[in-house]
Amino acid sequence: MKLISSLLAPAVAAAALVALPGCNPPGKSGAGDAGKSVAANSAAARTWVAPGQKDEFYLFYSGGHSGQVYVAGLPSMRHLATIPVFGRYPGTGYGYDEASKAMLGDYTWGDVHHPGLSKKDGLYDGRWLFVNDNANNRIARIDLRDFKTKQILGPIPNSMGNHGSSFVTDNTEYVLVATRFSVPLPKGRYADPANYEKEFNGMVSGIKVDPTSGTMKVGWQIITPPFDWDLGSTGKGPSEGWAFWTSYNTEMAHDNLEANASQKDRDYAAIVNWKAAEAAVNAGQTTMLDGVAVIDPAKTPGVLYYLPVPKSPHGIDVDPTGRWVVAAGKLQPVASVFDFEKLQAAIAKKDFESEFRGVPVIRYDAALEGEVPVGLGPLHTQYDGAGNAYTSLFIESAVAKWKMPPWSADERADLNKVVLDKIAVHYNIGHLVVGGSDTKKPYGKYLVAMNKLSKGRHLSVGPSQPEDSELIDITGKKMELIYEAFTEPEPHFAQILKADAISPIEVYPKAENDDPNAVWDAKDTGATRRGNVVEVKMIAIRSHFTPDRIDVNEGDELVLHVTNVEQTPDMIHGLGIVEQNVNLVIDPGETKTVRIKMTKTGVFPFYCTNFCSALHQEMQGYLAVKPAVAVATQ
Ligand code: CUK
Ligand code: CUA
Repeated sequence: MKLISSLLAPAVAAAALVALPGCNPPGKSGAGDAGKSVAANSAAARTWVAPGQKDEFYLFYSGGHSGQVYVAGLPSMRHLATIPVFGRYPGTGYGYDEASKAMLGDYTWGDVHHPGLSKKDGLYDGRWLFVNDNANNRIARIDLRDFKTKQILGPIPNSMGNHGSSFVTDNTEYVLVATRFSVPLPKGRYADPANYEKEFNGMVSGIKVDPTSGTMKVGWQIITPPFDWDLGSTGKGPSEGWAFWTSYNTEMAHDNLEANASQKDRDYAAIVNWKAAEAAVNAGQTTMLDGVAVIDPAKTPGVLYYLPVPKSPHGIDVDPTGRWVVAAGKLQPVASVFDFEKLQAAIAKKDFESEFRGVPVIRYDAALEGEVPVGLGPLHTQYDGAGNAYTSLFIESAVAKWKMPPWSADERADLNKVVLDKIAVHYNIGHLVVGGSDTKKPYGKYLVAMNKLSKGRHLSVGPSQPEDSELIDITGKKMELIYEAFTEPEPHFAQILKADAISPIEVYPKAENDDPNAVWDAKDTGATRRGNVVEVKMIAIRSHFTPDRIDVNEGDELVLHVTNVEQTPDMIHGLGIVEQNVNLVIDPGETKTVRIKMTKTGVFPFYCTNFCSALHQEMQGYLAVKPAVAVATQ
């Protein structure tokens, strides 16, 4: 971001945003506020992206149970786009044309928690963004070439509660997934929940990604006890080929989990060697279950290990070097730092404390580097690539910055010394994100705190309160809160991508349109009738539809293909048909199809929904539906 000092003046208005309650409004500041307004001006300047200027980073927020992904710019935090994934979105016509309707299937919503950018050699390659659906066990792929959802895979067989994903391996070989819920398998089998321990199972799934097309398919699965897997991450560098998930219910409670799943001092983390899993599948060491090759880890040693982690842990995050693995225990105020080298040595020496159903449990102390007293309610950890970690503290409503190993003997003797800074956030932070934290080379610079409660830090909008995201500058020794933005429900996690890492297309090139029903010239448009099916090929261009009259009979099926023949950026046309629930939005160079059963007679105007030219209002036509009776008596 380029800044010149003259830009500071307009930013004074933003001072009100960071001023503390009780401060005088700008222009009336008392003598004691001078220091604050300097800080406010400085913070405002750092987030100020002048009109016409662009942000340095993309921020891709998960939209939680909205089923969407929100795109914002950093550092401005300005909302740029909503990418609909698991639900209809009239604004882009998603879920209204036949292709996107087919992708959505019968589900009307999803619950997006963790976006994961595709990678090459452990760095973001800017190709795809994968997101999970916790509600209906799906994974979707968004193409960053055009910011559109291209595939929804699922529901994944043998997988219930797809929460522990989307964790992308170093070269996007896999998107890895672990189940939050356990059920009797295969799905559809009934067992009494009272027999939870015996009859229920969880699963880790390897979703294979085609390196060229990005197309996902279920590769293999590893069956697990019903532990309720939580968050995870993938290894890199020395830990490449491994993946890690925590569990919050090693107790295997099936009722009153609040109490019953919080009994043990340590829950197990799953340490998965996905390369070994892949090899086991290739060697045929699997059983088919609901069409998927499933590995039993008791019969295939080396695929799965357990590691005890305190206490009801949530996040487990591998650092950029791939050596340190940090697990945060919600009910204990420490972050446990494990050394992957020690962990591997423990595996080699069989330094196990026990085993559970044939799977070795690594001795906690054998793999532990230290327990850092970060604060109350630690959830997730991110890294800046400069040797610092940042852990979100839900209960404390704060972010702790702390120093990663290697630690001096002095620090080791008192790990309070490695906690470098703490900053309050508002309020009850869940995830936090530092750009590129899950890659080998984080960008650092900014941290976004995604806070669960905003408690009225905004104009009141009634009982449905927005979520609060706070931008923290992490370039200095002390973290600095510099901006605050609000979103609709509910960002869980986010990914940050350098703006210049991608160059999205703004027009679909005509040469690329392979829709067999695309037409580019008015002379190729028109209607064809086959029995009761009327197929219309239409073009949209400023400022008319050709044809602008469609004649059908009651009981017909209308198949309407509309091509937006514009090759100019931002020249989007919509096609809304009044009282027919048709809402196509067609980008430049795109063709979309909708099928409508003509059940109502009359004349239905259609019009362009997207303001496109001075004569946009004139961009309209008529769908005339003749009564069947009238047809018969003619
Ligand atoms: S979970 Cu929401 S705060 Cu789904 Cu990643 Cu931790
Ligand atoms: Cu086309 Cu408005």
